[in-house]
Amino acid sequence: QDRPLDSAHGLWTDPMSEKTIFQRIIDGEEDADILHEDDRCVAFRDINPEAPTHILIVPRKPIPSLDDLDTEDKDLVGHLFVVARELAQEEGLRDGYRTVINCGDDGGQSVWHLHLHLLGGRRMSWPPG
Ligand code: IU
Repeated sequence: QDRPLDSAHGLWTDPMSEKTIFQRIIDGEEDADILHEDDRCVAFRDINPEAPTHILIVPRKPIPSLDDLDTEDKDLVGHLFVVARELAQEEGLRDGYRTVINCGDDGGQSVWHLHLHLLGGRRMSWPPG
């Protein structure tokens, strides 16, 4: 397939769409294992899980990264964490879990739509790689 590399973000993009994969999932254009939806966010299982539970909690608002966060978004970010806690309980993660927001190239971000990772079901190590 003839798809250009988005050099800014190092991702293969659909030439017909400027949307990120997460925006396409939010818009119902791409399948995902959705676990939670409300007026502010969507949560679905990561396609390449790094732990028995690996869920992404994604705001509907297309904020590219944590670095683009406005003061007005602070309630939204708080909401993402409340949803993470609810999902952790639903997943039965009674022994703990980890939440992560990767930001920018050095932070290991690969999809430029803000998302909160919820990982659990195994013992995590520290520091992250
Ligand atoms: P990151 O923090 O931007 O690196 O996280 C992006 C995540 O999105 C990563 O864990 C991928 O496995 C995940 N993902 C996905 O769930 N579905 C997709 O189609 C794509 C990436 I592309």
